[in-house]
Amino acid sequence: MKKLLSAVMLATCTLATSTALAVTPAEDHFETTDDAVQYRQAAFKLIGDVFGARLGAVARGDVDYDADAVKENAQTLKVLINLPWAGFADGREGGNAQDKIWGNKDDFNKKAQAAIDAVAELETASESGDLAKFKQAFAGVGQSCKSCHDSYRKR
Ligand code: ASC
Repeated sequence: MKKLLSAVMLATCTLATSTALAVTPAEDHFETTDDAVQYRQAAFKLIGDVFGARLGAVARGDVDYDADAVKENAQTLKVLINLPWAGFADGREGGNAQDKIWGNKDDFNKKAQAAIDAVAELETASESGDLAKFKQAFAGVGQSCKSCHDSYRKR
C-alpha cells in the first residue's frame, strides 16, 4: 500500500512538474529581456517551420503524404511546442508580444497549454497513418495558434 501510494505521489509530482515547466514560469535564466525575446522568437520560428512549412505542405496537399515523415515532424513539433513559454516570464514584455499577456497570465497559460495538447493530438493522429486524421488534428493545432495570436500577438 505504501509502495502504491508513493508511486502515485511520484507520478502526480512528475505530472505537476512537467505541466509547470511547459507553461510560463515566474522567473527565468535570461540575462536580459532582449535575450528572452530572442529566445521565444527563435522557438516560434522553429515551430513555424515544422508546423507551417513542413506539415502544412502535406495538409495543403502541396507535398504527398508520407506517413513516416509526418510522424517524425509531429514528434519534433511535440518537443518544440514546449519551448517558447520559458521566454514569457515576469517582466519580459517586448517584441511582438502584447503587454496584456502579463496581465492575463492565467488565460495565456491556458492557451499555451491548449497548443501543447493540440500538438499531442496531432502526434497521436500522425501515428495512425491516416491522412484525414492528420489533417483534422493539423487544423486543431492551427486553431490553437490562431486563438493565442488573435489575443496576444502584435502583428
Ligand atoms: C502557422 C503559423 C501561424 C499559425 C497560424 C494558424 O504556420 O506561422 O502563426 O500557423 O497561422 O492559424
